[in-house]
Amino acid sequence: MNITELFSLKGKTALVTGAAYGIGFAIAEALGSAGAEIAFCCRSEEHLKTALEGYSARGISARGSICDVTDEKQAVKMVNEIGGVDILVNNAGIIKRIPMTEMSAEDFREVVDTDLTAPFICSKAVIPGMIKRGGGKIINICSMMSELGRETVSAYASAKGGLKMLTKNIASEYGRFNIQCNGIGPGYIATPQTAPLREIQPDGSRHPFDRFIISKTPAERWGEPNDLAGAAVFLASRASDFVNGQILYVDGGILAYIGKQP
Ligand code: NAP
Ligand code: GCO
Repeated sequence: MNITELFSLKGKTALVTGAAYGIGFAIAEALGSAGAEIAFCCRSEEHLKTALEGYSARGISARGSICDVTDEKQAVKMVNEIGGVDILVNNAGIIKRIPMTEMSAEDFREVVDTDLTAPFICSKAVIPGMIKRGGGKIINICSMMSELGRETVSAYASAKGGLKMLTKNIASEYGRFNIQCNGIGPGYIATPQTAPLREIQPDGSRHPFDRFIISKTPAERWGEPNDLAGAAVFLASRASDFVNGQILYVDGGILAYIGKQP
């Protein structure tokens, strides 16, 4: 058995949603480095342009399009234009940090639409083609909030908990077609989404949440987007062909740890 070949993505096309920057960009770069042709989307023309420059600077073959993945028509059009999608990474996501009793139903729905309904829409769009071609890989980007709650993230936790179960259901429903659907549950990763939690305070000290996360993480650091590269390549490759419906937590040990004693 050639282990390097087992992890190779040569000849595969991977669609990574929301891969203009942050975790999606790092995952697309990793899949591209393993040999996949990359297709990605985001909503902003400006982000699209910067991302295309970023991929090209790294020698990654990537094509990008503007697509709001909450819109089924746009998502189906994008998938049709790409042609065969062998690997789908449902990465696009948003968070709104608002105490639940102050949150509007509209805000709640927007988060659920992006973080849960969009992965359903995109998976639904690629599965028939995967079945025709004899298989495929779907990777859903879950969260610590697929397992844990905290103040202000009721919508996000509901969506990411739901995404964990959508993952298991896709695996259950389409596993017989050689489709593997797994999740990656990143810990706290330094990206624009978490920038407000790491803002330096007016007195020059670290944000209290930043200190809290370091104390909750056995690795004693925030994750970097590239920390997710290995898990993504594994779950996108033949190396994971008998792994289905699992969530691989890449969290520096957070979920294993009760926390530092005061
Ligand atoms: P980020 O820095 O905010 O990046 C989000 C990306 O998604 C951007 O490329 C954004 O581009 C795109 N996007 C947002 N809504 C979209 C939509 N409706 N349609 C298409 N593209 C959309 O977020 P991140 O931190 O990299 O997070 C990526 C994923 O990992 C999310 O699902 C997030 O919930 C999850 N996650 C993050 C962390 C963390 O600590 N950072 C931890 C666990 C899980 P445009 O603005 O141009 O659309
Ligand atoms: C928050 C964070 C988290 C992370 C991530 C953890 O406000 O607690 O934004 O939800 O982004 O999903 O895994």
